[in-house]
Amino acid sequence: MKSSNANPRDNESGGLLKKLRSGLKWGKQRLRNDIAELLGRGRWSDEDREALEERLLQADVGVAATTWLIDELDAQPRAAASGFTDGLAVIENCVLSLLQRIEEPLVIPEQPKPFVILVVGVNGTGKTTTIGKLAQRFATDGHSVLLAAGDTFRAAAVEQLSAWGQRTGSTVVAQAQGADPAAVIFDALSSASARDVDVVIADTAGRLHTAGGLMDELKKIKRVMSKVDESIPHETLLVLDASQGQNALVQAREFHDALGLTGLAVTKLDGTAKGGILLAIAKELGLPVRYVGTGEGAEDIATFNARAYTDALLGEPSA
Ligand SMILES: Nc1nc2c(ncn2[C@@H]2O[C@H](COP(=O)(O)OP(=O)(O)OP(=O)(O)O)[C@@H](O)[C@H]2O)c(=O)[nH]1
Ligand SMILES: [Mg+2]
Repeated sequence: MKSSNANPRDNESGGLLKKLRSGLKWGKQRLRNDIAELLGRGRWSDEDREALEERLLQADVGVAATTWLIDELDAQPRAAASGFTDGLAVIENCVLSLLQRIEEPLVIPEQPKPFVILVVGVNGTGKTTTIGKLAQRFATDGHSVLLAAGDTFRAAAVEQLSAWGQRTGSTVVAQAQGADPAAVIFDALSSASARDVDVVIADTAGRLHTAGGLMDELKKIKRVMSKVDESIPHETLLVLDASQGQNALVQAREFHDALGLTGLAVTKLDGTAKGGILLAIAKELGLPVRYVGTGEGAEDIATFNARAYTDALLGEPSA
């Protein structure tokens, strides 16, 4: 049986928790400490409300999710006013239920074959690296993988993808710099069928999303892919850099409007990211978060897990 389970790696959630804990700062201080301070006074005043609101916004939670969290506390004033533990429990429950809405792992089915993933995003968010990590993951699960070098804009892009191909034992289909990306990916799909490959992952260029040309190019790629089979691509995965905060949300909206996304991969949660962006994504977009990236290495990726993420943000520092 080759299909990937929702979470096939036993220790993945634990490992994710550890990595996120060391990375996620939610600003200079952990959010939990600030909540302890705010709710530890045994009251729930306008002042406390405003202070928490400000703190959540600083943590990239975004206006919609912040307002909702504050409303939830307002709806349970006794818990909010009774001190840190009860107030935190309200917040934890809300955060968990919100994040569970976007916890929907990508499962590679036996059919259709090949399963085709188109990876998109603005430049530098971690598309090519995420593709490399996914190739490693799928190969470990026993799938054969073919990578399509649809970023023909940058000279080094093909080399970067080829290096991941070698490292993970995946076939790479590429053409010269400047080639038509849609044609490269079309060729890759033919090649994948001929070789009976299980999974195709297509890389794309990531010039600024504000340059209209990128969306047009990506739309064309999708159109050409669907000529092979109208269900292709089976997954249109947007890669977002969590350290870009609310800007990542803007990107997600634009890509979703233009291309109809089916999933997100959120990278760089090991860095300066404040972590709240996942709450903003859940509240304002509701798109499935398939993976989270926590480093530059092949293993630094995990299936998004709402419980582990909530614990990383709000759990006991020593746990
Ligand atoms: N710390 C950290 N760095 C990451 C992560 N994912 C990617 N990177 C780094 O981010 C940089 C950009 O990654 P790429 O994979 O080249 O990004 P890209 O989206 O393909 O960029 P373009 O091809 O230029 O559009 C590289 O230095 C990666 O090593 C992550 O989860 N954590
Ligand atoms: Mg790239």
